[in-house]
Amino acid sequence: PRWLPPPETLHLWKEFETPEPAEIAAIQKSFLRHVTKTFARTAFNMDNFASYQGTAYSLRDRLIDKWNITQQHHTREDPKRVYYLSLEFLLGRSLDSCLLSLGVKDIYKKALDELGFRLEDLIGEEVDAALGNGGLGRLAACYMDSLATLDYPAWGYGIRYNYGIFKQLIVDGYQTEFPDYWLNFGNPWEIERLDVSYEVRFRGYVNKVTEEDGTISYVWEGGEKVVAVAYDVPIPGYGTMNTINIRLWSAKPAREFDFAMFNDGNYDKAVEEQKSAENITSVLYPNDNHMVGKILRLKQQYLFVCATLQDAIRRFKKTNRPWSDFPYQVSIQLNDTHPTLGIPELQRILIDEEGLSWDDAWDIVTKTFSFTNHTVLPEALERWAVPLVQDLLPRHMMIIFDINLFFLQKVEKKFPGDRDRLRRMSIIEEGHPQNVRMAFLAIVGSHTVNGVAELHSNLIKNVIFTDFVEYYEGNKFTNVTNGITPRRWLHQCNPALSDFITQKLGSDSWVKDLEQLKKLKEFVDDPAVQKQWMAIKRQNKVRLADYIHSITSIQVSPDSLFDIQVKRIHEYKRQFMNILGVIHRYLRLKKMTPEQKAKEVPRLVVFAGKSAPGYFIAKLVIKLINSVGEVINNDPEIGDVLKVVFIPNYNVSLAEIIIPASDISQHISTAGTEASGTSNMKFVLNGGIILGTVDGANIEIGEEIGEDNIFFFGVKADEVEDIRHLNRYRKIEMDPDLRNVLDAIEKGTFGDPKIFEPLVATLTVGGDYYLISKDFASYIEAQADADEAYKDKVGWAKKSILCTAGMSKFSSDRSINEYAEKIWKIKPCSVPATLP
Ligand code: GPQ
Repeated sequence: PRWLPPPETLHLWKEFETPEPAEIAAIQKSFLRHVTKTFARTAFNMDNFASYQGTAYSLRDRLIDKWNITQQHHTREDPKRVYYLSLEFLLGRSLDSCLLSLGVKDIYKKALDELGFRLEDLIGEEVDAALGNGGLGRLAACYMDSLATLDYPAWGYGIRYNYGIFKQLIVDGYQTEFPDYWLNFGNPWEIERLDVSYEVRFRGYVNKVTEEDGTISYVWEGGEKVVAVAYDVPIPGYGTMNTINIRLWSAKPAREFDFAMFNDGNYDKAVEEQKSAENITSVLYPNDNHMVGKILRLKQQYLFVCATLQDAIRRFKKTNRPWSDFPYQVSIQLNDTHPTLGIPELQRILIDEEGLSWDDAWDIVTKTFSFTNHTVLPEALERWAVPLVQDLLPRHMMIIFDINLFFLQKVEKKFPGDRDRLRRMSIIEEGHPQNVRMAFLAIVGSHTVNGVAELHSNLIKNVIFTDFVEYYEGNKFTNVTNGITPRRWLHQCNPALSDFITQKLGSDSWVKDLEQLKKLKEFVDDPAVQKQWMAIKRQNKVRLADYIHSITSIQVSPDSLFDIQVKRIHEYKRQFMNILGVIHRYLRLKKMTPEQKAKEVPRLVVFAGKSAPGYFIAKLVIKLINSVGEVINNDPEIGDVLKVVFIPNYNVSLAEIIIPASDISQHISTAGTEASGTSNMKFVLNGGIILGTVDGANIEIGEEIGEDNIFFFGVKADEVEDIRHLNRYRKIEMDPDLRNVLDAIEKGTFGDPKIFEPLVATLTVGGDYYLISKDFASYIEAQADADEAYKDKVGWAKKSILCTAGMSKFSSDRSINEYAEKIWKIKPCSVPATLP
């Protein structure tokens, strides 16, 4: 029976369930209580970190109040919920965003000031929560912010890795990796829920049971068990009561203990085996857009979906509804194929444990799941070896075979006798070994499949999943263009511009309604606005210049054009082309007289980004950037006319400093390779101008802000295949300017040329798969256009204003509303300020 409080004690609870007033005295009291009691500090034993902890804990109390009120309201209303399943959440820091969402930043600042602490210093004490690699993980974080802000009843589910994405150090120009043991000093933003845990089985065997009436059922038994324990991260909506939850799973040993082994005197070994359970959620795999078939990763994926589904089903069962209601109460979004095992897992639960028929179960499954694809790169599409899946998840492998069988039977019916079509569409890829094509499993098991920008959604329809589009007659496939949260990516990271926009628009309501930015267009010709706009940009450039100096000791001028490319290092993103372009500029400058040089627009080229630790060519690109920087930055004939900086350890916090400081940012992927890109949106929202290819969301950004405000170059996506084909069969036409650049590298201008041979070879013997040679001339031309445009200060200011003004579409609020209406069929569920 449920425990109920004695009525005469209810008033005691009430006081603690009501959020504390946001008053200076109350804030100071709660801060001091945590500092002295939670962290056992005294007035004479304090530092900024302890002060950060006290502040964070006092905010955490507020979050928990709002979270509890939200959950109780949702339990009462029981709306349809969305579960956003993602192996990655790249949240970054929480203190500042939390203060802003709760609307208490100013008052906390005052309260802390009086106690002798500077809020800015405390914000800098927090370590990033970096449980993601790049765009995909950061997108999940932006979507959580919008789901909360728009009052949706949503849950994020993920893994609580003990090690987030590695820390990058540059040693002798090379990337080196250090483990990110981010929980070392505790994590104020999570709530450990030892009471919320589920068992997860691996391996074992499948028992076939024939009932008396002849029906056959299967029981998965034996093997090993571990437990997944919940850690909750509350996500407050901006200016609303709604506070949603990201539930992260951590693996622990099961309570069962191998007594046989223990009695055999193998105590050490028994403990050792228990400890191995914890390894499962230990480390985030550091690959972006690339699959590595490690068994531990497969274990992560299964533990994740297994615990998540048990949690969602437990919540569903509390309402005593029939199973047929499940898809009307629950929507599950798969963030890429990483959580696709959820599909056979739900099917298994329904048929093996709940006793539903295959068809009834499959109907529920396919009405529940939807799937977002984030890439067309073949090396990123997940394929798991059948023997591996069979060994780790024997029952799931059987179910996947059955899903495939029934699916192919239907395909055969629709396209009789088309053997090649069956081979192409099979979830099981033939070969030695066979492989499970996870994207196909995700498509077949979902009601909706979406890409992340218009071009990308068209490419998945017309290139990689064509057969499925034909089979489903186009009905499953749609587009939801990505978005970013304007809270973190303008209001928080660029307070000066945010305040100025609020002043000009007469209200700060644009923070929750980005459509209003359009009104900035009215001010584009106002010289005072132009002046102030560019003054703010300059302030942000000074802030970045100071940071660069503090980290690299390189002195850069805030009066130069800041040209920035920050993102994961990947061949398809073509940082290589950027640095080749820099060398081209350097060679050009070297031929100039001092008078000619003085007429050039001084330029700072900034790079940042991590390479996957095993990605040899990407790591060489980092080395080349640093070697080129070393030469150019120390060339007395060059001075401020050109500087090249690689900022180490790119992460969310660093992005918040870098992005507001750009004049130009580069998004120069080979057309058709970058699914969307999201940093492009962040730069433009902050008044930076894109120099980029006709790829991903660049295209839609161009449509919104106008083609005069973006520097496009390069071949189009539909030209790429033919050019690659030619590259394979005849000698590549090497651009003459590019030839000069390569000659300089090969002559040893930037150090031992032997080092860079494998990198340079990708342009020639490698077939130039990413078309650098093809695009180089138009790239250099676009750069020259940017230089020219920058000389016109007023013209540039106008472009910059029109950039910000045109970005309404790219709010993640717009994306989330589209998902909610088109795919999840969920409605906002506004939480009242207090409990009834
Ligand atoms: N993306 Cl498949 C990642 O960040 N990691 C991945 O493993 C895959 C995709 C990115 C993609 O490259 C970007 O173009 C998108 O903007 C981003 O996902 C979010 O959709």
